[in-house]
Amino acid sequence: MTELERLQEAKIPCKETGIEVKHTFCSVCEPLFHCGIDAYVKDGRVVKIEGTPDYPVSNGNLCPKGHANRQYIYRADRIQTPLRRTGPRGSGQFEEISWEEAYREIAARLKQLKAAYGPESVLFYSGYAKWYRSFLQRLAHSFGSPNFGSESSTCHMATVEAWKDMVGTFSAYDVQNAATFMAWAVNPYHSKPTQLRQLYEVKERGQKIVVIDPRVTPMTTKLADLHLRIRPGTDGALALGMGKLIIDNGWVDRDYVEHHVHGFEAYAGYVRQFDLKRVCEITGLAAKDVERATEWYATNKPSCISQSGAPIVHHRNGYQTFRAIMSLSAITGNYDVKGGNFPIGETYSHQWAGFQTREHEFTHATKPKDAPPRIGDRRFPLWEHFMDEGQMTDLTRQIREGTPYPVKAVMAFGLNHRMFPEPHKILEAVDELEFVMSAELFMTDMCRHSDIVLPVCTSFEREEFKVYPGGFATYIKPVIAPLYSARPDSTIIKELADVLDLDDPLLRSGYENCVRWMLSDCALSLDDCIREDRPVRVPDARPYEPGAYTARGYDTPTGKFELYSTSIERYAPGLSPLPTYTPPWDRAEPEEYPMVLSVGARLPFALHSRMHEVPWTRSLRPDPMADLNDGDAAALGVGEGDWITIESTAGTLAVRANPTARILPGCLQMYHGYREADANELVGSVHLDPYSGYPGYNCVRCRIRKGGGKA
Ligand SMILES: Nc1nc2c(c(=O)[nH]1)N[C@H]1C(S)=C(S)[C@@H](COP(=O)(O)OP(=O)(O)OC[C@H]3O[C@@H](n4cnc5c(=O)[nH]c(N)nc54)[C@H](O)[C@@H]3O)O[C@H]1N2
Ligand SMILES: Nc1nc2c(c(=O)[nH]1)N[C@H]1C(S)=C(S)[C@@H](COP(=O)(O)OP(=O)(O)OC[C@H]3O[C@@H](n4cnc5c(=O)[nH]c(N)nc54)[C@H](O)[C@@H]3O)O[C@H]1N2
Ligand SMILES: [Mo]
Repeated sequence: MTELERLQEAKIPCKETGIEVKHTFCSVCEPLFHCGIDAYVKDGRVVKIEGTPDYPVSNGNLCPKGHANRQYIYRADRIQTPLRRTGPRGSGQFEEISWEEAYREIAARLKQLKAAYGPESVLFYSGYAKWYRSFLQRLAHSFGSPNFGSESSTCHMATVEAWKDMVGTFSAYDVQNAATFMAWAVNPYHSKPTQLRQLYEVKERGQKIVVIDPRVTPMTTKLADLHLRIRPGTDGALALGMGKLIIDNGWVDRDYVEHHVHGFEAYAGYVRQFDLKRVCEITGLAAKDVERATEWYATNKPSCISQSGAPIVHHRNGYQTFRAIMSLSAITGNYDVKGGNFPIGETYSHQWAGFQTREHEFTHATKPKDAPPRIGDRRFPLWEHFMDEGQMTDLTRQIREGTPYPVKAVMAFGLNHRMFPEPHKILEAVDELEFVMSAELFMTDMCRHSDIVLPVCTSFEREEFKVYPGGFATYIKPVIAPLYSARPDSTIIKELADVLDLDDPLLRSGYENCVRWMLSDCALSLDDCIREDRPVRVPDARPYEPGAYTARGYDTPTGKFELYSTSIERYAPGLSPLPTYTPPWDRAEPEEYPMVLSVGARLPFALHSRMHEVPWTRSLRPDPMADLNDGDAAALGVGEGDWITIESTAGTLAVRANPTARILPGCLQMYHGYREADANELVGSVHLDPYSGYPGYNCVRCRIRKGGGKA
């Protein structure tokens, strides 16, 4: 008997108790994790959960959010039946209706809007959940609309865009084999706990770890050999200064640059402006630290740089900063090598698969020809060129202005308006629409502003095909029946295709059949996967092969790593082809706002809006709080739990203070997504990164005063 089988055996609780142990995964978090869960089920109810031993990525562990899954799936505000709005938008007045009635109404409204304004007037949107996205996008396409959009409009995709711009494909980092790891704006203790075991292993083997973060975090205290405590949003200047040091010290990989880099001379000319003194003035760093970090990165090779989906690109200068940072991998020859940053091509549902599926073909096979530009395309031409979906940060404007054409309806699968800057503007714009549908787990404010609300299932109540890095795939089955009358998103999408009479037999053949179609060229047998009930190794999954992509030539117009972007030159002429540095804030903002607020560094027990209403996780920090430097707090006469009022040009928010030495003087930090203290109301929605369309969540000019909250 293997160790695993013994564990499983020990877990089959006595037949007399009537408890069964079933396998699923946690879908609270992003697809990279989805830790394996053993669910103890009695009388159709989950009574206990544990991490599944030996599971890919999670290895039997669960984080605080994972452990709170029972409270998450049984949250009191789960939507129970389809609902139709009876009062004004936002009133929360609904009547219960049947699924058939809901579908009839949705189909009638969508057909009517399609006839009156064209199919493009309907947007199909997905929140953080990613597993059904290719299906929802295909539904949009088969309906005739180019408008699919998602939370990726502010998460991770700007880094995909930048990598495509530079090397033609998304890239990751090989921390396992690196001698130096530049942990640039990451704190896996809070955002990616599954990565920690590996980091402790490489640290023990002597890897040098440089952490670049304005805050003191567990990452900076437990793993960093060197912590560069940089001012928020000035990372571009640091990266360009490092580029200059690398060139001046003769650490450039001449051979790689000569054969595989486009625009080195122009880059070298530009970085001359970033001498050490200027870099230190901009970033607030000490010269010796910048020198040391650069020397390690450039000489203690191979070196890799972390790939963060949020903090770097959550700045108005974020896209260029990201390019400036990753340019370092080109000039030092740390790209497409073992232990460096490396290309990944094959994904399924936003996860590195290591094997090819037909997902992309599935999503785009029914794409309407000659469709008008997607939402955001005109405003963000570089996004338009590189990305497969619209840029939703332009949605409010397009609804309001009706240009280049009107948007009249949103079919929202988990749209949380609080992810966007100035969220109230989203709801105001949504109220102008002719039709709004929300498919959701919980009764959110967005649901209250919808005409029809549909209840969806958690991962415990449905099926899903999923891949994990390392070449694993699994197909989970429901461990309990859907709660109330909830249905899986995938079923709703299929049924919408039916009631809309779409000419798409494949989509209408259902989820499992579509997955089979997407896997039809793979050696993986879906039946094995279904039978196994645990992740299986995909026979044709291939590990990364260092240097193969370089030998073939990159999928960029020049075939090289483009430090000078020929795509920007061609498709976004007003923007800079070199990774130039501009300050993160809008210079027009008045000097009366001397402080800098960052909104959104992860809390270990929160996930966007999802865990704030879950009792266990909420109890770990009962009140929304803003972290501020303890010296600044003392100067204001503010102690822990006292109220402070934060004002920016966008809004004002009263919140409790959490004074701490972990925050730089002059800086504040708050988490987002709270109903009663929505920090995104302080983040301006007008000034976006012109390359990606991303908002400047991490650098909001503000001022603070004592008091202002409820007693
Ligand atoms: N200030 C600030 N704002 C941010 C960020 C930040 O760092 N700072 N981060 C940005 C980033 S990186 C991200 S990813 C976004 C996240 O933003 P969102 O995607 O809005 O995140 P959530 O609130 O987790 O999820 C949206 C909704 O989906 C629902 N939901 C969950 N599972 C399912 C499902 O299976 N089906 C359906 N139909 N609905 C489901 C949830 O109940 C929730 O209401 O926020 C962005 N906004
Ligand atoms: N617990 C938990 N885990 C999560 C999430 C969650 O909400 N909760 N969200 C998931 C999602 S959607 C995402 S996209 C990822 C994001 O996860 P990460 O990419 O790891 O991002 P964060 O944890 O927001 O930020 C990491 C660090 O960047 C620092 N930082 C902020 N601004 C700057 C800056 O301008 N420069 C530098 N150098 N550093 C800066 C912050 O202080 C923080 O310590 O996390 C995922 N994991
Ligand atoms: Mo994200």
